[in-house]
Amino acid sequence: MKTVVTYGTFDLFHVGHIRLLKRLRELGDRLVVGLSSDDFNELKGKKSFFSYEERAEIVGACKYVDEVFPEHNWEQKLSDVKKYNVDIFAMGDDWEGKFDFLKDLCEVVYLPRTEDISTTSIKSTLASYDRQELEKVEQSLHDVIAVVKAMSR
Ligand code: C2G
Repeated sequence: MKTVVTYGTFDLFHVGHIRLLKRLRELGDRLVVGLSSDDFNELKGKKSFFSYEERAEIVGACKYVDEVFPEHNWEQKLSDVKKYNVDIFAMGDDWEGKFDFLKDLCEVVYLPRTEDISTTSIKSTLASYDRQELEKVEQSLHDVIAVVKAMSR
């Protein structure tokens, strides 16, 4: 049983996230995701649109993901690799080289990011919409949550 682990905020879940998770799942037999807590996001200088609980529900409902656990700090990766019996640590290549210290414990892999999409770019595009259009988009986001909730029941 080959276990792959990755970490991230996964806010405003988009094709960049799903394409990464799909590729990560194909590296092994099980994929576990360390999902950044709201407090850790603050430490990373990020404010997510969805709460940890909502992001965990969405990422957890993804068919490529076997388990989601909270990422509270930078240091926990060392113990997580042991705790989840990890064979491969993998991230998008915007993190290239940043986690090579884990190479003593497991394989470390960086995969190419999906071009031309990011949570940040989604937010800035939305910020350019006028209030009325934004309300329409917000309603459809909540409709998506309702569908994901129904699917994950
Ligand atoms: N990603 C991607 N393609 C994109 C956007 C993101 O492949 N277009 C990948 C990132 O490289 C990362 C993962 O999706 O591996 C999650 O991205 P974020 O939610 O932005 O996570 P990040 O803030 O980079 O947190 O301890 C590590 C951190 O928690 C990583």
